[in-house]
Amino acid sequence: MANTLCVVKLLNLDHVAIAVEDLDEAVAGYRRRYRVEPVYRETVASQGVEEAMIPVGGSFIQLLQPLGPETPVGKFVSKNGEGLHHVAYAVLSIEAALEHLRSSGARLIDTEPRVGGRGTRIAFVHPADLGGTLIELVELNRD
Ligand code: CMX
Ligand code: CO
Repeated sequence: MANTLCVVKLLNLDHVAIAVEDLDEAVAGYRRRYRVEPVYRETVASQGVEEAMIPVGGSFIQLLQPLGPETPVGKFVSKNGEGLHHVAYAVLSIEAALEHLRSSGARLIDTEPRVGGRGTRIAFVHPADLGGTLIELVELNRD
């Protein structure tokens, strides 16, 4: 039991993701208002997004522009406009976290890990599961 608690522990707030219509404009807005700069940008075709990661303390702001209207973020923006999309917590082992969530009856979007930005292994938990919040788990890089 102690071991299970250890591996599913939420280690860090990895990122807060904000859905935007225009990534260039959003990056420029954060630069202008807050004097912050992305450390990288990446198109993650499998997730239907282009993302920019802006470091803030030990976490990131993840700006997400949908690649099309039928992507998850595209549908979200059509329905709600721009805004907070999900929060992502770092875990040590994504398999152990998913196993724990499965056995506690959580409503998972991903039953298996998938690949996110920076080659990370991630999994999403449905917003209807807890607090109306889409939650992403990110496995910390082991290297
Ligand atoms: N936060 C909270 N609620 C959300 C949401 C979000 N981000 N996205 C959708 N919802 C809600 C909708 O409002 C809707 O609620 P109601 O049933 O009350 O109307 C419900 O979830 C279903 O929404 P939908 O528009 O019909 O969308 P889908 O069911 O097709 O998809 C979801 C919703 C969460 C399963 C889908 O967006 C998903 O699989 N997301 C995970 C993957 C993802 O978002 N990837 C992009 C991020 C990439 C990255 O971080 O690297
Ligand atoms: Co994310």
